[in-house]
Amino acid sequence: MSFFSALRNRLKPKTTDQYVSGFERTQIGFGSKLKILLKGSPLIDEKVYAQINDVLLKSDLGVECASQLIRDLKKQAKALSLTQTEELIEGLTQLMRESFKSYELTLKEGTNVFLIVGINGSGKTTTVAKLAYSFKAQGKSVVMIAADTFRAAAVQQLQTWSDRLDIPCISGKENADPSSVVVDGLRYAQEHKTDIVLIDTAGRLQNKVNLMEELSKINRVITKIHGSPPEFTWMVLDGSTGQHGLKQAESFKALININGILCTKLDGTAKGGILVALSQKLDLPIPYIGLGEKLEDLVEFDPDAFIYSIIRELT
Ligand SMILES: Nc1nc2c(ncn2[C@@H]2O[C@H](COP(=O)(O)OP(=O)(O)OP(=O)(O)O)[C@@H](O)[C@H]2O)c(=O)[nH]1
Ligand SMILES: [Mg+2]
Repeated sequence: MSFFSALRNRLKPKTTDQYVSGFERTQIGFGSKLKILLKGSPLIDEKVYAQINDVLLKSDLGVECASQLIRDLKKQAKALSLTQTEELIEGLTQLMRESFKSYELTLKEGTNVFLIVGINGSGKTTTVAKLAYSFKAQGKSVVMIAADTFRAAAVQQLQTWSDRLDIPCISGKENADPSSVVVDGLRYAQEHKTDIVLIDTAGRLQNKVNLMEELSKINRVITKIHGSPPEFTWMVLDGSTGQHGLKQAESFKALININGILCTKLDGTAKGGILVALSQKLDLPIPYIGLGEKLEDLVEFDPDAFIYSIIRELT
């Protein structure tokens, strides 16, 4: 069975509608372009590799990741004596699929703490609300902590979600020490035996030493009150920032202990290939992706559905 039909079969029970519409623009830049290439050059030659490389770069896989894929493809083509561009493209999508490791969110008994970090405007607050909505729908008790105390509007933003979702939100005064708000939120969770604690933090650039130190302090208070570091420290990354965002994530990862990347705003960008680069270069799981602004638009990352949605014109 070909990789494409195996992929289609694996997807059958699942709905891919959200993926298909969310990755429409990446599909136009990736699957559609490969289809045109396939029509124009059905047989493999050096030009085909150069064109594939071009498509990969335009989808924002980045130079390093694209070059590695082309090298692997050439090796594969040689080993299997491939002659048809179609086989090459199938091999390419298979290699891209293999770059994702499987991930299943496993919650421990008792309270699970999620610390949500990232640079300004990446989608942290919205993602906290979307996660809260999703956990509540799964029957979990949830509390949100507004640890972005720099702007009154930031607290208000989470409070508005809290009212809409009917999920408690613990906040402090404007300019309060974010760590003290975290302490209040964790005490609330202990008293109420809350399953899920979601901590929204202020946007910060990785080169702002005092702000990164603030995150370390938040981590220390979590360890003290909760008895362990946060179970989940997830970085929210704006997918439309592509390679630039990847560089920022690498710097963040070097400074704090991140164990997941949430990639947002993948709808409306042709840069969906960034997911492959993120997975390869950061060696971190991607538990969820953001495919829109609505609460339901944060979806579990399904690598099969992703690959299918960007190559569906070829299958
Ligand atoms: N299209 C789209 N928009 C999104 C997505 N996720 C978040 N947004 C939008 O991105 C904007 C910024 O989101 P916020 O959640 O406020 O970002 P933030 O990281 O909390 O921002 P700061 O607190 O200022 O650092 C909002 O308009 C969100 O609706 C997504 O997956 N797709
Ligand atoms: Mg925010």
